[in-house]
Amino acid sequence: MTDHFTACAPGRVNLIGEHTDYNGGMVLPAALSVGLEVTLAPRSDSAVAVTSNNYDAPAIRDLADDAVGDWADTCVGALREANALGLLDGGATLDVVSTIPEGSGLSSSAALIVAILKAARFANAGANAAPLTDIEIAIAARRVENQYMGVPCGIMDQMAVALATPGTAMALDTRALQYDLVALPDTHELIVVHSGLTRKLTDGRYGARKAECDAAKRYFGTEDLCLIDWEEAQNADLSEAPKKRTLHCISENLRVHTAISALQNRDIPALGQAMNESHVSMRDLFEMSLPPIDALVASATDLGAVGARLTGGGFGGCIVACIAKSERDTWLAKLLDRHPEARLIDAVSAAASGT
Ligand code: GAF
Repeated sequence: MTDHFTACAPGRVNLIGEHTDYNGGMVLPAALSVGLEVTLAPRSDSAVAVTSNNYDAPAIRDLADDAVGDWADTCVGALREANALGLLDGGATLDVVSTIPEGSGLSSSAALIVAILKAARFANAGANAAPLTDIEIAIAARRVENQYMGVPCGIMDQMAVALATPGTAMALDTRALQYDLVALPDTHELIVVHSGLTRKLTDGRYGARKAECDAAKRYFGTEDLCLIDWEEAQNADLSEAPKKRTLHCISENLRVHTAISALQNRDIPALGQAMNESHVSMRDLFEMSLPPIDALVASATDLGAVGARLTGGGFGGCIVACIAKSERDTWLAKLLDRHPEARLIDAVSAAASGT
């Protein structure tokens, strides 16, 4: 009988729709080829023993331990959730092999939690009459981040890494948890470039933006900040920060719809324009960018990208740029020459038609 169970999850890049996922809006993430694999061996005691290719020393913890702010928290939190869901009855020995750079806004933490929960679902296969769906896994993974790790994130990352498929973007309505898979362009690539600046969702800045959105939600009396009327938001008697955050959310949500139509109609200039406008809004209204990232985005378009923007939670991490496949290599060489601190992470597109 098998005594260990393996599951995988990819990293994700968000093409557009930032900070809309806890404000009732749309997002458009895509699965990356970087990802991780977890091998889980259930234990009869409550120990959590983790090895990872990213860390020299193994972590030895217990299911009863509170989060301490290190990398193994993610594993303890996921295994506690697996126990609460009835997938496991005790701790586990985990081995993690990951190619997702941490602290880069590419959902390494969501991928780890989702992969652990999927491995636990395998371990439990047959014991439960109705196994958890991938959407239920995503919801449980968000609970781990919100409740165990204290990260006030939305649902985008968990849905993307649990359900997205290569070659498509996931047009996700985060209110209804309904999604369509939209084909990526086959003439262009969406390239993920790391700015060289790492960040953590627990460093307070993500939480501060969420608190400002929450203040605006209380003012407007709605959970769905993205769906407020633009005029109403502009005329609101709100302090400056919550008003700017609201205006970003409303316009960003509309840009996601524009980007989805652009992908469906293969209208790459419209996609690029939405990406460029999104970056300006993140910089000026949500105030989640940093000058070196603005410079990298400006270089990306200056050197020929149709559109470019910061991607993920902000304050560091990666940009995503849309560039014609035929121009990609020269564009990338010039970009990295101009920004030696930057590095290529990954690229997504549809396979060229006919291949
Ligand atoms: C992070 C969060 F985890 C997501 O929920 C989302 O809010 C994103 O930042 C910003 O769009 O990845």
